[in-house]
Amino acid sequence: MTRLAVWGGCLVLALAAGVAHAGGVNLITNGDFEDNGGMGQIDSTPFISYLTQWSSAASNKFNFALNAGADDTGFQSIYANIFFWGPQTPPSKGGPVSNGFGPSPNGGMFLGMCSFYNTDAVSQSISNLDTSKTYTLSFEYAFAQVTDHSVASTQSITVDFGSSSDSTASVTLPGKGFLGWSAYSHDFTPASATQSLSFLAVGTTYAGGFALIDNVRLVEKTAGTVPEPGTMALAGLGAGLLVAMRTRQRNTTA
Ligand SMILES: [Ca+2]
Repeated sequence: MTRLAVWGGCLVLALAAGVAHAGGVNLITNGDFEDNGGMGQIDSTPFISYLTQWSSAASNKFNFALNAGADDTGFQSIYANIFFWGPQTPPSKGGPVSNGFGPSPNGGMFLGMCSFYNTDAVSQSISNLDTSKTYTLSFEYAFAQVTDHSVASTQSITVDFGSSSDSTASVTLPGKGFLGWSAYSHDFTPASATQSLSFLAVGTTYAGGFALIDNVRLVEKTAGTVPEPGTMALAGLGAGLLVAMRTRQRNTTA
């Protein structure tokens, strides 16, 4: 391998490292909700399920660990097995309904919070925050409806981070509907080194709405999300050198 090839390789590796760094360190634990106790209500007595590092403020509130089978197999609460309206809802529950209910972009499990009955915030305490810095909170969210309800409702998610508060856009969920997954992003500046991040589902009373959340990320904004132009130019040069090297090797061996 010539010096040219080594240099080219190093520059390409530098690009890879730069992109990985640009994503930033996610300060949320279990933000993809894959560390869980299976489908079902969390923080309940009797115990049904859990989402590691996430908790309701009080026990027996209607917060759940869910996945895309929530319309098919349903999910257990302390009272009953609950189903969402969706393409797999069994006929015994009034289904199926082709409303597009399906997996989150992140896949696997997600957090499901009832917005109409026994509502309660789900939170996680975040440490090692720098009050001089700004952090970008992002997640994917959707709204679904349980099968014993079929009227339209207004839905949103309140986001509290320490003393700061924000909300997703308020949307109308049609009866038996599903609105698809949307992306949320908002910048917060923490007031203290350790503070709580919490979500609360807000919806029309007894209208059957659930807020779904997945892929929660809190990343220091100054880490940047776009590689510096200089980094890109350097990386381009490195890739170019590698191509030139391989072309020369091919020509030599031909
Ligand atoms: Ca997930």
